[in-house]
Amino acid sequence: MKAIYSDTHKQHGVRTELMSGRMVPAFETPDRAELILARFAEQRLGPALAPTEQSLATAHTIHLPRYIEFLSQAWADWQAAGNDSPCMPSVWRAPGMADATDPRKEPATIDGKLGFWSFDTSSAFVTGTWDAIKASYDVALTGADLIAAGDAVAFAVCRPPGHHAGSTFMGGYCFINNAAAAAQRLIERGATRVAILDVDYHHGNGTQEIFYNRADVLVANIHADPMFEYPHYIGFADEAGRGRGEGFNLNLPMPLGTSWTGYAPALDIALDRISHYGPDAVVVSLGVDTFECDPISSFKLKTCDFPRIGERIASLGKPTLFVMEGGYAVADIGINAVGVLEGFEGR
Ligand code: Q9C
Ligand code: ZN
Repeated sequence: MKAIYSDTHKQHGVRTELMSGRMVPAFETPDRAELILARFAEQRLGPALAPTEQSLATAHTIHLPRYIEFLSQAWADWQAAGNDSPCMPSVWRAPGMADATDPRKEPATIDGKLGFWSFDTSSAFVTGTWDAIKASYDVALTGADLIAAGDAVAFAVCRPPGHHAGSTFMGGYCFINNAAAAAQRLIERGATRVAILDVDYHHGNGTQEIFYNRADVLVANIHADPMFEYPHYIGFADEAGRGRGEGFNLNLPMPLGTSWTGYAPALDIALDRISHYGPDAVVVSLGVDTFECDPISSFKLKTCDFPRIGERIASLGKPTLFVMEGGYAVADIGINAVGVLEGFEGR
């Protein structure tokens, strides 16, 4: 299989993030993608290609264009306001205040804009962040194009990740929703139905929101129960889709501390649903923060479990694009992420 990778991701990276009232060393670091790419090469899974430069048209289909415009301008606006620290929000609307459904109320100041277009402090900008966001999007769409052109499988080494980003918001280290963009691109290239399987530890709230009223993209999520885990307010089992999308969203919230014995049956339920849907292609939001040593997560998957995930996904027999999401146990991130791919390839 081919990997798609751009070193532009290195231009994005904050040193610290806000957690439990403290600035702590950031978890979403540039070495993550470097270690994954190195392991992919070491295991000789295939070549690593540079992405093709993409237009923003697909991003404008799944996100509000004004939101993408905000992402591209945020750092410049932040600097123009006299800041040189990482750019992040510190104020948000509460219910009853203006939201993105009324874009005429978008604040004129960067502090106001940051809260208008986000749900937490985790997606912070530095100088090169927009370039990295755009490169990550290019990586995902180049991967989708490979699948559309007939490759059976591809691996988009996306960084920053995407699955927490929704139509009008950033958060959770995410800015553009790369997996959603890839699914949208597959439809633009002729797919009738696409399934997104999100195996990141955290619920892919952005992906769910983007496709919630659509029947052409089935979204299946296996994640820590939001009653006890981020993103807290979405990802419950009763969220099944709305309108035409009714029945095309599947949430499988799992208890904290879930290990393979609990995880495998949930994975089978998700794969069964996908199989019955009969998609033309599958996009996997591949997070490996389900690992037992992950510093911000609670699941107990072992390194030997990741190839099992890949093997089961391969049993669908569908063209499959893996899109990198989370995973913060950096010492093991390469072996775990690439382990899924090796399992898929039957190695
Ligand atoms: N107390 C991904 O795995 N944590 N994102 C915020 C605030 C954010 C994880 C903690 C975790 C985001 C792609
Ligand atoms: Zn995650």
